[in-house]
Parts: sequence; C-alpha cells; structure tokens
Amino acid sequence: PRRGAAGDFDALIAAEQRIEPRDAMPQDYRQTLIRQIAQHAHSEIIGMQPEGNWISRAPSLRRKAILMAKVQDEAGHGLYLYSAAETLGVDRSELLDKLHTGKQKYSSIFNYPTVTWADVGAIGWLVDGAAIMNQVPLCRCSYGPYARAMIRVCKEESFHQRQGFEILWTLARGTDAQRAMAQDAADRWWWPALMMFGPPDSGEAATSGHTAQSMAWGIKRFSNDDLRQKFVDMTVPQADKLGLVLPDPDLRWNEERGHYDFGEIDWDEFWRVLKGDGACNSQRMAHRVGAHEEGAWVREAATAYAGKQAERAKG
Ligand code: FAQ
Repeated sequence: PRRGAAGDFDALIAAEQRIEPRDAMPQDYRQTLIRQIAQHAHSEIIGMQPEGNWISRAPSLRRKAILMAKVQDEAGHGLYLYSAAETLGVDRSELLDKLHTGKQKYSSIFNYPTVTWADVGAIGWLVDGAAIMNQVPLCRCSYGPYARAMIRVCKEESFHQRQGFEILWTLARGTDAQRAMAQDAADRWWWPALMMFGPPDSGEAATSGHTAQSMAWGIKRFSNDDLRQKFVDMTVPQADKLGLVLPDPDLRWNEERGHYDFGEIDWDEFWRVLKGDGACNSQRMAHRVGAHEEGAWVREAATAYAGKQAERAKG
C-alpha cells in the first residue's frame, strides 16, 4: 500500500504493515495509542517505587546491585515509552501533568505494598512475568515506534523475571521462616498479577471496552482473558518447581480445554484500586509528584544548557 494519503491507513493495517508517525491515521487510533502508551510509561516509572523501597535493605551487596540495575531499567523503559508517545504529537510534560492530576492511569498492580524482601522476588516472577506475556505481542503492534520500543523492553523484562524467580528459589530452599516469607508473597501477589491483564472480555460486570477496536487496529493481538489464561498456564508449573502453592483452590488442569481452570477474580477490588482506593495509591502519587517538583531545577538547568549550546552553534 501507498503511504501518506488519507485512506491508506486501512490498507496498511490490512496488509499487516506498520503505521509510522508521519502516516495519516484516524484520530481515535492516535488517541487510543496515546492513552495506552502513556499509561504504560506511567506504570514503568511508578513501578520503580515498590521495589525501590527495598534497595537500601536488600540482603546482600549482590542483591542490592541487581535490584538497583532493575529499577534503573524501569526508568529507561519509561523514557522509551514517553518518546514513543511523543511521536504521536503529545508532549511528555503534558502526559506527566495528566498522571499527576489523576487524568491518566498507571497499572493497578503498583498500588500494592512491598512488605518483605520476598515481595521483590514475587514482583519479578509474577509482575514481570505478566508484563512479558502482555508485551511480547506488542512487539507486533501496528504502530512502529511502540512496537520497536517493546523489543528491548521485553528482553530486559525476561531478565527481570528470572531474577525474581531466583530470589524466590533461594528463599524457598532456605529456613522455614524464609520459605514462609516466599509463600506469603506468592499469596499476596497472585491475584493482583492476574488483574494486570485488565477486565474480562465478557460477563455481567464491567468488561474490556477497548479490546475489539484495538484488536481490529492491530494494537492488541490477544484479548485480556486470552493473555491471562496463557499467563496462568505458564506460571502454574513454575510455582510447582518453586515448591510454592498458588492461593486458588479452583486451580486445576482441564484436560478437555488443554488449559488450567482458575477461580473468580475479585473485580470489585480491581475497580476499587483503579478509583484510587488501593493500599498505596496516595503514597505512590505523593512520592511521584514530590520527586517531580524536587527535580524542577534539573529540568531548568538542562533547558538553560541546551539554550546556551544552541546560541553557540549559531555563532
Ligand atoms: N491497571 O478496555 P480495557 C510494567 C483500564 S507492566 C489500570 O481492557 P485496554 C512492567 C484501561 O486503561 C504494567 N488500569 O483497556 C513493570 C481502561 O481504562 P479507560 C504496564 C487498567 O487498554 C514491572 C479500562 O481499564 N503495562 O509496568 C488495567 O484495551 C515491574 C478498560 O480496560 C502496560 O500498560 C490495569 N491493570 O487494555 C514495571 C501494557 N487494565 O481508559 C516496573 C500495555 C485495564 O477506559 C516493575 N497496556 N485498565 O478509562 C495494555 O496492554 C492494555 O492497556 C491493557 C488494558 C491490557 C492493560
């Protein structure tokens, strides 16, 4: 298909070709991408907080160095994603304002507290595990800059997932207290990790409103429930290897479906957390806004420096 003229968009999508920043695109496609990419970027930077909580208390120098590198990776992911969003004609500062005033969201998962060191392991294993399941298909997303950003992000997320698994592996083979700590973390993170995939595809309560259109546009490649099922199927055998029990009495292999069946998710909890009523929502936002305000001088200095460089280049 040709590029650039109105009407080419549908042909490019039908031919499974990438949409690039200068291509014509429907306003709703642009807005959907801005919403999703911004929410994704916000999740990456807010997601630094729960693990950042443990940097000063990591149990060894090696663990501390690994955790610092991981949290720094999340900052990097945020930066690629804000850059990808900017190719759609929005400004990063405008997106941050929307985060800070609650007009844009970040992932529900980061409103849960990290109360023990094992939570750092559970985040790597379950939260990064869910993130990878959701993000690998986004490497084939129809919007070029988002798809390309996802390739590197996914490589780093796989490393994060393994480091989380390794923390829990070590704890699960430690003392009784360490094993109990690992089990407690799995108990608390399992259900919230399943909620990361978003509301169900169908049902009586609120469902995923954006999936059908996003799939037609090649932004999403699988529905929320399909990805959730893939995640359960991948994770149950890993829990067995760790010797941890997932907190769901209804979890069992269904020979006929070729998938694990699992119990009801508490969608009231999910919507409550989205509305701001999770354990850490206000703490996360206060910390983020505070960090942004304290960083004002850095932004001012960088702008002044860039101005001076531009002056010098001129003359
Ligand atoms: N949290 O119609 P759908 C990470 C909202 S991983 C909050 O299904 P959609 C890595 C949704 O926005 C986490 N809100 O929506 C890491 C919509 O709201 P609206 C970030 C949620 O977009 C690990 C409404 O519910 N990953 O950060 C959630 O088609 C460790 C209806 O939902 C991404 O963002 C939720 N969990 O599908 C970092 C991946 N789920 O606008 C640090 C990219 C749904 O109608 C440490 N995003 N909502 O008011 C996506 O793939 C999609 O946006 C979904 C939602 C699948 C999340």
